[in-house]
Amino acid sequence: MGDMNEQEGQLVEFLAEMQEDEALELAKRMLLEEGAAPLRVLELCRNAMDIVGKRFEEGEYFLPELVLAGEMLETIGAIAKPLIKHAPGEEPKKLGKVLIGTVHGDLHDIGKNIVAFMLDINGFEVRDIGIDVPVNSFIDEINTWQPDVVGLSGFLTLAFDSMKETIAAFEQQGMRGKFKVMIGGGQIDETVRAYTGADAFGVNAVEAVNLCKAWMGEAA
Ligand code: B12
Repeated sequence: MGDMNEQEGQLVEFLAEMQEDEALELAKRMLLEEGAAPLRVLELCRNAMDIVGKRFEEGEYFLPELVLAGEMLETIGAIAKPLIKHAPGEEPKKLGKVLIGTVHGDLHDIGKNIVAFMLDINGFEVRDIGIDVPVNSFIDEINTWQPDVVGLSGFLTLAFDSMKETIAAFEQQGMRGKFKVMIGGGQIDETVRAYTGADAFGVNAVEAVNLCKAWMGEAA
């Protein structure tokens, strides 16, 4: 989980223990008063989500805890994101178009939203078409918007099949060669990439940005 100072450990604990008020108060203080790095705070949230996920798997937590965890993450994300956007440095030129969505059957979008946001602030034009996206919606958007990269997100194991199906449909439509496909979310690795037929996978938003930059011929 990496090195954490006492305050950072406290935030992870509040989040993992479902102490909503304490967690939000501490996150606000760190971000708005103490100038903590927003990306660091989001990383701490991710660490806490790993603990929550494990407790859910082990039967200690149930759906209400997952929902609350998701809500806490969204609240903190909403505070952290504008702080990233207002970091010093000029607006970069638009590097390329990225279409992103969560594949059908899967409703998880917090990770996808972070990816979309990071691509945006790194100079990509991003079109986010939401969650539980049917194959045909991807195809329609690709036809009308002509993206350079298509990002498929999914946190459930069953999303791997949806990704495979979506990419196979791109093939059938004869459009597969016109853009790059990256996948991410959940436990994605090279085996899953090969299974789905994607060009690449990324385990976090920084990797997503680096993939897109490399594809657009920009140094990462
Ligand atoms: C919050 C949460 C929810 C919330 C989602 C809220 C929302 N708006 O997204 C709610 C309560 C709705 C939910 C529901 C369910 N969930 Co849930 N959920 C989680 C939890 C706790 C956190 C997920 C999260 O948002 N993490 C935070 C983000 C920031 O994570 P991240 O991985 O760091 O994100 C990065 C990467 O994924 C990557 N990335 C993401 N997308 C993309 C795309 C591309 C192209 C690239 C390159 C990179 C990339 O970049 C992100 C940013 O750096 C996880 C546990 C866990 N450890 O992940 C379970 C988890 C994903 N859920 C799980 C389950 C089982 C469910 C339910 C089936 C529960 C149920 N019985 O109903 C339902 C499914 C609903 C559905 N059909 O989708 C399981 C999945 C198991 C599996 N292998 O299939 C998990 C792993 C929990 C567990 N350990 O059992 N869940």
